[in-house]
Amino acid sequence: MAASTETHCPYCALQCAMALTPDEHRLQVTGRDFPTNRGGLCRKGWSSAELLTSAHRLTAPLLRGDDGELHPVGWDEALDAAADAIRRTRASYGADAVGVFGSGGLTNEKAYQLGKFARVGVGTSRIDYNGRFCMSSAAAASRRSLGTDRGLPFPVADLDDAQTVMLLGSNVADTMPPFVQHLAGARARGGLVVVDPRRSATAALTADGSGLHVQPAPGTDLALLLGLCHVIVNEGLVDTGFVESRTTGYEALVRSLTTWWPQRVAGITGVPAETIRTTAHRLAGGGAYVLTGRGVEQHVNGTDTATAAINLALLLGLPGRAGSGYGTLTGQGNGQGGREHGQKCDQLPGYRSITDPAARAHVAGVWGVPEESLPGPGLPAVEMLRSLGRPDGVRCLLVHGSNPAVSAPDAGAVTDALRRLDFLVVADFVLSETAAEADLVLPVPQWAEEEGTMTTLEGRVVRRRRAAAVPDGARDELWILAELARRLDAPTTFDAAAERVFDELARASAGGPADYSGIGYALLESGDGVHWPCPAGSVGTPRLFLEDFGHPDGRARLVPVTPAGDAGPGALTLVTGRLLEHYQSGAQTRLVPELDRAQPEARLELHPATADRLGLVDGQWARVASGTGTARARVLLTDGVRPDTAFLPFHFPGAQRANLVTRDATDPVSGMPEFKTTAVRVTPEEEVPTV
Ligand SMILES: Nc1nc2c(c(=O)[nH]1)N[C@H]1C(S)=C(S)[C@@H](COP(=O)(O)OP(=O)(O)OC[C@H]3O[C@@H](n4cnc5c(=O)[nH]c(N)nc54)[C@H](O)[C@@H]3O)O[C@H]1N2
Ligand SMILES: Nc1nc2c(c(=O)[nH]1)N[C@H]1C(S)=C(S)[C@@H](COP(=O)(O)OP(=O)(O)OC[C@H]3O[C@@H](n4cnc5c(=O)[nH]c(N)nc54)[C@H](O)[C@@H]3O)O[C@H]1N2
Ligand code: SF4
Ligand SMILES: [Mo]
Repeated sequence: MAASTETHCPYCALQCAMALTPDEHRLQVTGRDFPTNRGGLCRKGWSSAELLTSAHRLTAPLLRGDDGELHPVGWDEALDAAADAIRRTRASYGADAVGVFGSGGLTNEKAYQLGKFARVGVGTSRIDYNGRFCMSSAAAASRRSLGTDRGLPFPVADLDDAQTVMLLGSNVADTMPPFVQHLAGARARGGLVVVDPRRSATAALTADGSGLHVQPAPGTDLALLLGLCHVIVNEGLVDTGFVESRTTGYEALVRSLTTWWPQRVAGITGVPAETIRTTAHRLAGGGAYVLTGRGVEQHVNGTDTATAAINLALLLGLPGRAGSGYGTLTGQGNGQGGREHGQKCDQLPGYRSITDPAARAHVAGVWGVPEESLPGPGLPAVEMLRSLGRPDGVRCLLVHGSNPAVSAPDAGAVTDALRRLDFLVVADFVLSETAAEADLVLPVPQWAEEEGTMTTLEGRVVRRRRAAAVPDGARDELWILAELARRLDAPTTFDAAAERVFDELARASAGGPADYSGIGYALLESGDGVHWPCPAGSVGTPRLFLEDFGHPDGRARLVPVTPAGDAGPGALTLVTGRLLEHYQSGAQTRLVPELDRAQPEARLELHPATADRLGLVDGQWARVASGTGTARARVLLTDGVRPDTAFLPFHFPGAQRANLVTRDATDPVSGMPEFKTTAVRVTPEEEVPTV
């Protein structure tokens, strides 16, 4: 048998380990033993190699001609066209009229190089990425409260021994199926608590004495968490020794909680006061973990809600100790590393601030450019997308690893904005809905055809290895950036070899919060990867905060937070999220026949009583309308969703885009959009929508 290559799944942050073995015309996927997946894979992982040989792959650069159509061109012509557009835009409107949109799906090397390319190759401040849609509120809360943001500050396998695991707005049974094995211990002890307005596949795991499904009205989690904290403070459950020795801000926090008694919280959330008390006591029983997902983070108050979850954990003394903790479940394959190496509009590599003079000097030194030549902070993703084609906005945009025409809030307006651009460049391996709008499409390799590293949801840096040749016509993304930088007469060099880019990244990160300087490909050759921070000479840090939190005084901050108002739920609230079979905008998984057959169209989950009231029956097409726009979806009746709530996945294109309905309001601290709650009207649709 041909030799197999050890790598990791292309999709989510669990980064399940797999081996790829050549078998006639394709690669055979097998699961490998690794701490996050222990050999298991989900349906997306098992079928991941199918896209490598798909007829839908792009095989040549595509340039839009005078006839308005995309035509294949050679690489020189393509790169010249991109460089000309950047140069023209820069000359006419200044460097900030060129924008770069990156991704938490890119390897660390590509994420790093994209940030360097924007700041040095182009000289623009306008770089941000799709992690703004995904991670930014939990990241902002962790930095504010704990001083450092690493999604899980402990290895996933620590959860195996938990007494209690509370999942807030996370549906791991669909979004990270092999993760469920780490919940077996808590379930056996009756300690899985799932907070979700729907009986999701994960909420269903609490049945038969395995735990508790808490079903609040959407968008009321902050009030729920304040109620839990109130009980903890008023019923003697605070770990006072921990609070005194390891935190600051206790008195102010207690004052902020006084009016959040369980009866009042029950009125806001719909969760019975008794359930709030039982849950608080259960969490105080020892061995507890509090974990957040997108369900509580993707809100206009997502940073405050994540902060309240951290307050709850700190009052109980959970973080910074073996056997208990707080964490957020990072989503994209490299959602963790993607936020550490300088794709964020306000950050430089190593998770450093772009406004910190010492950080600027260090990174400029590694790049060999004067510190004053580095731009300052740019615009967070939603603001940048809003600025496209506007005066003083971005007029030429490069997109690497995202499909915002489907996945951004108010996607209808985003599609219009993409059309206002002078020039749109999209690097992808398929013609995504965003690529279809481009002036130039650059075909890149897929995961199994490239070298690099990814950082898992537990801050573990692992190797992605090439198992197949780069197909004819595609070019490595690091090479593309190097070639563009050369054509733009960049004042420094851009390496195209992944390992050398990693070594440079490691030097750029030295001394920063996400320090990779002790990591190299040789160290990652065997074993299960290395957790950052890993300064030169160290062996990495599986568990953070055991002695100190990330703030200069070593203490965690208890930060008082309260909801803007206690307005109850509206008549019908739409929440959006994921199905097991599809990944994100669906650009990849809709092209895998097995996954497409399983979930071919958008289904709107509605409670039978709600459907009855609205005159809708199962299987019928419906219009889902908000102040932003209207989407079409087929009704799916289920008593698992609250009667005041409807659920729609966001994986589908065209008229079925959930994001035609979501608005572009953002969290004031993190800039993360409100994806989860939208007031909607649902009415029957007479026509079957075309995609
Ligand atoms: N199959 C699949 N897996 C994926 C992905 C994918 O697209 N498909 N994407 C990956 C990525 S990038 C991410 S970020 C993760 C996301 O992983 P999750 O956070 O698990 O995914 P979501 O489905 O967005 O949201 C989780 C749950 O939040 C609930 N929810 C919605 N609104 C609220 C609310 O107001 N309060 C509460 N408490 N819950 C609410 C929804 O009903 C849903 O069940 O998944 C990763 N894994
Ligand atoms: N309504 C609603 N909207 C949401 C969410 C929600 O819960 N509800 N969740 C949000 C979240 S958490 C996220 S993370 C975003 C994600 O949404 P997107 O940013 O759109 O992510 P993907 O659909 O994964 O798009 C990735 C694109 O890049 C391509 N690609 C993959 N790997 C590479 C690579 O290495 N290089 C290049 N150049 N291209 C590559 C893929 O083919 C695909 O076309 O969606 C957000 N949108
Ligand atoms: S859980 Fe995530 S990493 Fe694992 S196989 Fe599925 S998509 Fe891939
Ligand atoms: Mo995400």
